[in-house]
Amino acid sequence: MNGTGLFPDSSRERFGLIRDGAIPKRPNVLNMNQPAFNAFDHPASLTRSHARALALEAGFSDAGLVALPYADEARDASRFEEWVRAGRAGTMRYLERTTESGDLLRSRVGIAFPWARSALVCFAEYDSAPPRSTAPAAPGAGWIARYAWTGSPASRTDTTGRRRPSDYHKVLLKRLKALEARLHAELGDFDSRAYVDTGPLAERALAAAAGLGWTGKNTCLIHPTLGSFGFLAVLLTSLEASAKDQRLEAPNRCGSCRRCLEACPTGALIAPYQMDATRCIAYLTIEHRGPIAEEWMEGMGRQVFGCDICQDVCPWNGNLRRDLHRRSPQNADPDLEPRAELVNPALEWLASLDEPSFEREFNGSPVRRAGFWGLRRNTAIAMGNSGQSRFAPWLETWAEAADEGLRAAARWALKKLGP
Ligand code: B12
Ligand code: SF4
Ligand code: SF4
Repeated sequence: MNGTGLFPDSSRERFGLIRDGAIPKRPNVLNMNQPAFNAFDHPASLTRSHARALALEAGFSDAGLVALPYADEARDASRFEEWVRAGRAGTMRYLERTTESGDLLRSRVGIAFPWARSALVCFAEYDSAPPRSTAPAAPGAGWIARYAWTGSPASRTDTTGRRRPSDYHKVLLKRLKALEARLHAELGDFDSRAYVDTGPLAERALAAAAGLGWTGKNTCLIHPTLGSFGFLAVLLTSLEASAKDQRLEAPNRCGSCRRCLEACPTGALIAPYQMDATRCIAYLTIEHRGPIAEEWMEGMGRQVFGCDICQDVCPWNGNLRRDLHRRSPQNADPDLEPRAELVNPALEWLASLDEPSFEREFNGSPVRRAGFWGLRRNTAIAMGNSGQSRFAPWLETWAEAADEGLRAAARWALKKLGP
């Protein structure tokens, strides 16, 4: 299901199904870089307050609007270019795609979408009650990133009473499409594109430009009252943003704090605001295929899918936010409720999943992106880091596995557990 059917051309781009160098075509309708009509013939414009009101109605927690191109676009484009050219993207080749003239597709919105005049950037909070990944947990518990805990509303559980998986890409794209349809109904014909994560856009840069928050030293977009546990969703339109929405910026409130840099176990935050993704546990556990280099295995700790450490230590997700805004984390979103079994999951449970049960548990969940062998490889590393010799029998079997990534992880884990 992932990567082909759900999000026609956007996820094919993310999943590498569009050849490098080619600007994706808009299916059945238009070429993305050729507007359906001339935006300048179009008197309609969008105001931030109106767009925000519609976004809240569609189920988002907040939204901002920015006119395109935005004031700091050249600065952000050069940051993105430097990042890619320094090899920070690792094997995430979709980030390196260029046009025929050699421009990085994601560095500026106008490259892939020259018709776009405004970006409506929506924020959907997914924070939920503790635990945090940094809190003590039962021996032998793994960690799945909070964003991937998501499941269906309590009213739609399966026959065992468990929530079925839900995936923010699908849930939020549906909301964004509803918002898009509403704007079309109100404002008539204009060109637009809706993306959640998978389009050729630097969403965090756009969110900061739209005034939704600031880029933290951990590189996440931090909303001043909602924190950083929020997804971004972007609606590009050919509508002009009203003049008063031309320049908006939330002040950076990281100050002298360095908690995220100090807490990152693999040193992926190589400097404030700078991430080397090839060292990031989220990259290693989700995006990276095959064997993981031994130098990162110990630092991966108990994370089996993604990593929340640099957000869990951030005061804007914790006490500071509570004190300043009297607002605790809450599961406000019924379509993105945590599935209890994914919170501090038992490594035995993960190890016991065979391929059909992996599909049952994770079809429709973000976790599926790691793949069966990827999740098992990550589980083996977490077992090695657990100090629990009861995991040795699993690891001995996996140490002979045909899958190279699993085999290498299991052999390292056995050595780590010792005799
Ligand atoms: C590739 C990718 C990753 C990679 C690389 C992450 C990275 N930091 O670059 C990996 C796999 C590691 C990853 C991890 C995660 N990701 Co991710 N990821 C993406 C994706 C697809 C592209 C990001 C990208 O272009 N990176 C390249 C860098 C250069 O771009 P950037 O991060 O926007 O960088 C900006 C800053 O570095 C800043 N900058 C650079 N230098 C300087 C200097 C100063 C002084 C300042 C102020 C800023 C600054 O400018 C850059 C451009 O604006 C986006 C979706 C999208 N289409 O944008 C989601 C996205 C960024 N990811 C998201 C999430 C939720 C995660 C995880 C939390 C998941 C998890 N729990 O495991 C982690 C967070 C790790 C972290 N600390 O960032 C969310 C972030 C939401 C938010 N509130 O910020 C996004 C937006 C997806 C979504 N639609 O919600 N991700
Ligand atoms: S997500 Fe984890 S590994 Fe990646 S930068 Fe944050 S703390 Fe480091
Ligand atoms: S932990 Fe501190 S430095 Fe890091 S993003 Fe949060 S406030 Fe900024």
